[in-house]
Amino acid sequence: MGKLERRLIRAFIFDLDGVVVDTAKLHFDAWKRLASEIGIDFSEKDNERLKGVSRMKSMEILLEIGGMNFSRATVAQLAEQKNQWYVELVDNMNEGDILPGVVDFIEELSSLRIKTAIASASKNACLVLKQIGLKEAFDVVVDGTMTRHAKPDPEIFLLSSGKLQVPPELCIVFEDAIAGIEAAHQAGMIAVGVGNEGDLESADATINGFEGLNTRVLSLILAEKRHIDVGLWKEGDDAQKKTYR
Ligand code: B16
Ligand code: MG
Repeated sequence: MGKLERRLIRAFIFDLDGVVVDTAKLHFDAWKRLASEIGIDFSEKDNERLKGVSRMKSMEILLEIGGMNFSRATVAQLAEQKNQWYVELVDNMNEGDILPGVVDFIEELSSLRIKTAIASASKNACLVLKQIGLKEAFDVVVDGTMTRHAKPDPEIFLLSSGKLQVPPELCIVFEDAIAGIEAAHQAGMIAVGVGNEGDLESADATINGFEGLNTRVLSLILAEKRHIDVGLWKEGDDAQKKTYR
């Protein structure tokens, strides 16, 4: 193995939909309902294109799939209707919808005093977090109401690291969407893909999910895949004497 690049990680940033909770199915059901109302045939495969993408961009993609054009006002109305249906579905979510292993992993980080953030394109992120009982679990929450530029723009991750007061290169991002991996890289962060390795080739490493994951396992995966030696920052560490756990 060649020389390892060393980083003492001080924060982990989590995408929400598809990483902490599987809301993709609910987004799909709401988009599908809208699509059939306006006469568009919309499949699960089409839905893949909407993952990690903002609501209005998703609307554009849906209309492109159906080859349809509407006035701006109608497009906004349709997006609002989809959102109402989505929110009705979110209202039925609970703690049982948190993806396996996520809570254990966040608890490990908290016990190590490593900072955490949610960085989600969703304007409903706070509502989803409240429903699943994780509203207070993260140090910082940045959502689609706080940003102007959608992923793959790095804005959401840079805003998160700013609020966490941790330099971007000392943050690790978990993302399920290619646009999110690109955004994390543009922000100068390590990006771990959550999902199929084949779908997320640009990620620094990929995990199927959080079940059985801990910081030690993650550090081994990153060292093997991208030659990044990830240690965790401990209170009392300084520039001269960097301590690894
Ligand atoms: P909303 P993430 C994204 O959340 C979803 O992946 C994407 O499918 C959705 O269109 C987007 O949020 C906007 O959501 O309509 O609720 O504002 O993956 O960045 O957590
Ligand atoms: Mg996502």
